[in-house]
Amino acid sequence: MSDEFFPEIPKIEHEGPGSRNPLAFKHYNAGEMVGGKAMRDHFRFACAYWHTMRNPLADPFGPGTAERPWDDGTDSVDNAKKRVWAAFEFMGKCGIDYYCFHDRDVAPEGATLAESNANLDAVADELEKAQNETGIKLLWGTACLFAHKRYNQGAATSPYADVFAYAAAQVKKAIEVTHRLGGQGYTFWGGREGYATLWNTDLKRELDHLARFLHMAVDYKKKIGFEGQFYIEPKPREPSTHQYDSDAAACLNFLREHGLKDHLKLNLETNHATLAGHSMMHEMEVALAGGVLGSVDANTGDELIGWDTDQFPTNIYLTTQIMLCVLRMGGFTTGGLNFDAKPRRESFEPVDLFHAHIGGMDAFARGLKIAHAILEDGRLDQFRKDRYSSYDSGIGARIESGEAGFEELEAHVLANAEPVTRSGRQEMLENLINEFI
Ligand code: XUL
Ligand code: CO
Repeated sequence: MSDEFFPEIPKIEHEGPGSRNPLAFKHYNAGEMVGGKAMRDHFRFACAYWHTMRNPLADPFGPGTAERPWDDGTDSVDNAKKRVWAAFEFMGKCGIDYYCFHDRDVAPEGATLAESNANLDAVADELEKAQNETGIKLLWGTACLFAHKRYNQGAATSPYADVFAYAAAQVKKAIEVTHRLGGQGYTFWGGREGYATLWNTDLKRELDHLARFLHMAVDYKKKIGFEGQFYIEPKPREPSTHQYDSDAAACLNFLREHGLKDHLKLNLETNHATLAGHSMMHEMEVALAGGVLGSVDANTGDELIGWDTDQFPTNIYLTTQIMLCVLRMGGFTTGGLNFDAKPRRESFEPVDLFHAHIGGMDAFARGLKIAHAILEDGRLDQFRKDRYSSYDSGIGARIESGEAGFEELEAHVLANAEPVTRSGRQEMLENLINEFI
């Protein structure tokens, strides 16, 4: 591993809960087995290139503060190539096994599509070299369809067909590069796939266009033999007033309506759940129920600030809930935990990138151990199972199997006494969870 970009920082090691070294893991221990599987394989942690390497840490009231000494601040391909090595040194030192990128984070946009594609190819050569040298892999790739001015009214949902075509060409290339780099997935986040005002919007037509776009992507993926998983990432707003992929339920409905459910899973992000007015656990349960839980953008939002703050997750309750859902699913297959998060504007030094990722990884390590212990203990799941046991036999089983109808149920009520219900025991179960936290 190179030691060029973060010379002051050693490889981050697991030192255990007693350690007082801020540059050490207290809980994350890559090779430690939890429930027969190594921690690193439970999580499949990924670094989000756009934040860790490219986010200047601006906020709506001031420009970026980030100090990144390896970056000359230009849009040159040479600078982009150098950045690759800083990224891989960083990930290597953190012990992060995967990364995710947008085409335009890793390579600069050129004056034409051909130029942009050539830039991307040049940086992909470098990424490929770095992957081969370090063993770090690509979790998923994506295309930035929201920053350039042409996408000001959306990409696949732009009212302008030429913009749709441009977006298609850009995604075609991004899928090719993801495929070339062995990416295990490809994410569609509808950056501006929504509307700013309904006065000028043909909502039905825009949704149909978005579906057409995704079908074209599915066709192209098959054509080039890309076997990575496609994901759609829900988010209700920001930058649009309303985004069509607003939450897990809306995405599921969209995928079902347009015959896309077999081709896309969901990439769920905590801060997006917050913006949608849901808990992350709600979003994960909806995705699990629909059989489309694919991957997670692991971050958190500030409940006192109204925008997508993309903070590193440190809340053990949150990581416990996420890992409980992941374990119930049977673990990630193509997906993983991508830290779609950035340090605060006040945390502008390179070392803060380490503190941030270490904290996130440790928080998930604790969440995993707690979730595993809760499942091993069995009381929570037993309670849930017992709560529905009236459907396991008798009239309940006939309801579930579809044998009973309204007339039979009316006869059942007439022949029986008033139904008996039992306490939901919320407080008892909250106390039970706290036994493990
Ligand atoms: C934006 C966001 C994106 C996607 C990838 O809020 O989460 O970075 O994860 O485009
Ligand atoms: Co995200």
